[in-house]
Amino acid sequence: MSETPKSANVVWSQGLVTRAQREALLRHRAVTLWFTGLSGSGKSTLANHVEQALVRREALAYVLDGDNIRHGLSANLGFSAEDRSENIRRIGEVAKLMNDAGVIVLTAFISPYRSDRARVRETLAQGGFLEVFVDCPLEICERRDVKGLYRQARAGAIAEFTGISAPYEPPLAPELRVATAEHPLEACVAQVLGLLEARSVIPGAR
Ligand code: ADX
Repeated sequence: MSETPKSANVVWSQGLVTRAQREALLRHRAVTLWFTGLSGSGKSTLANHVEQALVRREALAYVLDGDNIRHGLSANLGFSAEDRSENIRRIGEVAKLMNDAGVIVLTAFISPYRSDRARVRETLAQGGFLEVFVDCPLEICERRDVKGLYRQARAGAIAEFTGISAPYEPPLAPELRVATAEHPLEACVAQVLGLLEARSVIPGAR
């Protein structure tokens, strides 16, 4: 599904190369793996390792990472519910373009609101939107506190911090749940690769 442009004077231009042609060229399907979970749950680590494993298997994969995107594309957005919605909308559109280019996209954003994730699912309906719940208890994310942000949020120095002073709505029916606190990283990576094989995105390992 496409958004309605602000101006009525723009028309969609259809290219001459199809997504199917690009997928045939690359020998895999282009889908979006949407990792969602609390800050510190392991989304970026997992996405980066899956990306590496995919490239080693000669699949073209690319990670869009929350903290990185907020240095560029979403540099003008903060953490209000509205700004997070707009952040996720933009990423959904970028993922759609990249899928059209044939790339397997891995996104690592908290994406705390179900409605925002549901909208991306609709946006990517033509391709695959595979929601991966990176499930790690808040206590563990907080204990790890890799960036020291939970401590600051508890001290009241950061407002609207997910899990502390802003909500996180866990997926109700994700394509995959990965319990990062219960399994070693390699097992979590294998789980995600297993999903991609089961959905015939990539061929099975030889
Ligand atoms: S999202 O809610 O819009 O999906 P996103 O994934 O882009 O969030 O950014 C989250 C990252 O921003 C966190 O990992 C953390 O490093 C940082 N951050 C800074 N302020 C906040 C906040 N108030 N809530 C959550 N994360 C924050």
